[in-house]
Amino acid sequence: MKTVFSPRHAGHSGQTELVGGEIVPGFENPSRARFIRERIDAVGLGPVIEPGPHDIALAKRVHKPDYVDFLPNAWPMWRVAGHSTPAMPFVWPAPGLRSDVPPDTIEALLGYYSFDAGATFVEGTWEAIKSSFDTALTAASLVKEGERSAFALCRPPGHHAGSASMGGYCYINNAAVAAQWFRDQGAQRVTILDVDYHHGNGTQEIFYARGDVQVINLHGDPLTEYPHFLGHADEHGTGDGEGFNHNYPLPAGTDWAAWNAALEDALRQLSGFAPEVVIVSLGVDTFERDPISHFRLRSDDYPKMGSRLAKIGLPTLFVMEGGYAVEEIGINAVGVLTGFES
Ligand code: Q9C
Ligand code: ZN
Repeated sequence: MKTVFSPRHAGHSGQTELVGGEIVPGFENPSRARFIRERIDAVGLGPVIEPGPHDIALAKRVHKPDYVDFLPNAWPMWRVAGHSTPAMPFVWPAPGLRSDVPPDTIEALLGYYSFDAGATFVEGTWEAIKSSFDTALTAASLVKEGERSAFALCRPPGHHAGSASMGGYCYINNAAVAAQWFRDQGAQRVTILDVDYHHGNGTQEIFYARGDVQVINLHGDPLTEYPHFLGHADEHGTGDGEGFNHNYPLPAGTDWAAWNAALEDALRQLSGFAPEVVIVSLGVDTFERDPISHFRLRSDDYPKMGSRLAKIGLPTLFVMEGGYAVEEIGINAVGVLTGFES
């Protein structure tokens, strides 16, 4: 399997996040991509190529144009406003406040274009976001050109990013951009299967009223797990999208047996939809030792996951999302890919 990977992710470094009222180093850090990259070589997964540049207009097919235009401006505006810390949102237009008037200052704009404080900017953040977007589209092109599968080693991740909102370490929704690109290239139906521990709220929101992109999520129950405010089992889609969204919220402690049972049900939904291409939002924060998650998958479960996904028998694009047990992230993420190829 070919991997697409850009060293330009690395400038997105030294971000902070809020955990229990304390500002701590971000769990989403450059070593994640480095460990995965090293594991690809260690197991000989296949060639690693750099992405080519893609027109940012492709992101505006799934995100609001003003949101996409904001992203490269966030850090420069933050600096002009006199700050030198990472740019972090801290005030939001919750229900009862007005969200129809875009504010002028960067402090307010960060909140206007986010749903939490979990997407912060440093000097190299925009370059990393753009490289991650380019990575997804370059890998999508490989699949479109006939590769059975490809791995987009994206960083930062994307599945929490909605049509006009960042959050949860995500800015541009790389999997959603790729799904739309496959549609624009002529695929009639595309499925996004999101196996990250956290519900892919952004992906769900983007396609919720559409019947051409099926969205399936297996994740920690939002009653207790981030992102809390989407991802319940009764969210089936709306309008033309009715019946094309499927959520599998699972309890803390879920192990491979229970996770795999949910996957089998999910794959029945997928087969019934008969997509032409599958995009896997690949998070490995389902791992038993993930520092911010509560499932119990073990390293030897990931090849089983990959081998089951291969049995679907469709062209498959893997897009990297979360996973924060950095020492094992390479073993686990690449384990899915080697399992797929076995
Ligand atoms: N104490 C992805 O996996 N923080 N994003 C949760 C846990 C946000 C995860 C708080 C987690 C975001 C792509
Ligand atoms: Zn996650």
